[in-house]
Amino acid sequence: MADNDKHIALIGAPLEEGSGRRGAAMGPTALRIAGIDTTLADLGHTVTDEGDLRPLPARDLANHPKANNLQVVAAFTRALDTAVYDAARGGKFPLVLGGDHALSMGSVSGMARHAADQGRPLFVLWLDAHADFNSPATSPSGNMHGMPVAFFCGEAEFAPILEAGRPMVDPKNVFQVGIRSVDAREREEIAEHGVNVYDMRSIDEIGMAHIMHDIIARIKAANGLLHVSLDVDFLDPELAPGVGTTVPGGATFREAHLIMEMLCDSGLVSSLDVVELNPFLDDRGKSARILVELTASLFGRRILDRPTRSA
Ligand code: 5AB
Ligand code: MN
Ligand code: MN
Ligand code: MN
Repeated sequence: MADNDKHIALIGAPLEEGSGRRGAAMGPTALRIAGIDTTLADLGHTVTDEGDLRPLPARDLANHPKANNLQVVAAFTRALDTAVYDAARGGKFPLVLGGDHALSMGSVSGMARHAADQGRPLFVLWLDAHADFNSPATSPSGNMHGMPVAFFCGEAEFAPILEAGRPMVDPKNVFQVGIRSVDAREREEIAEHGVNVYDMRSIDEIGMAHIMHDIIARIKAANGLLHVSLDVDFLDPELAPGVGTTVPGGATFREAHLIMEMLCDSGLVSSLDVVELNPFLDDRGKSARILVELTASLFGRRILDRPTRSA
């Protein structure tokens, strides 16, 4: 990924029904207005904007009392599973513009299928304040943006959203960095399934550089593909207020950029979701802009290339 000639497919997923509030459906538009396409093109990449997915609700599935808006979330899951898989199979880098985090049910499923085609394991780097390992049985809210990790690890009882027997992700190949708000049942689940957790305290104690070295080394040793899922609430709310689920004490500007810079140098990343941006809650585009900047670091912008702004 250190090379600057990727073909990036932007896939808009204006999903907000997984989040229990309105606003995240405007996320793809805000990321475009903040210049995600031109920023990546200016770094030397080819960028194709595939527009926004607009799937009809999956009426073949029954409503579920503890999986809110299941038909809408399932429709996006199916549409993204196909769009992400097709882009990756066509040699492109799928970059999903969210939309709430339930969309990762589809993006990660699509990448799991692509990785299986290649005979390589899929790893997931989950940058989030939350573990998102609830299921309809454990969720305190019923909101499906708190369930995607359990879904793509094959651990939650969901309706038949994708066909049975699909390749899923081994929970031991999931790295969660930045988490600081985990429900009691969720905590038991992630421990039981061997999800790798680097919570905010471990970032303070060990340091982000050390953590990322370890993660990158493990993925390289396994010849894995890496999907990165960036939830806005990973960042400290002072930096990125445009999200419905803020938790104080998040990642700093440099911790977040360092992750992206180290991942860029590693050449391991094959796909990215940028999720949970709620422009209705943002402060004059601040959060949208920082997400675009972080994406630029992942795609090759270097620390020494930053502009100086005169006061
Ligand atoms: B996000 C909570 N664990 O399940 C739940 O923002 C919050 O995608 C989920 O990380 C947060 O409702 C979902 C309380
Ligand atoms: Mn999340
Ligand atoms: Mn979150
Ligand atoms: Mn379980």
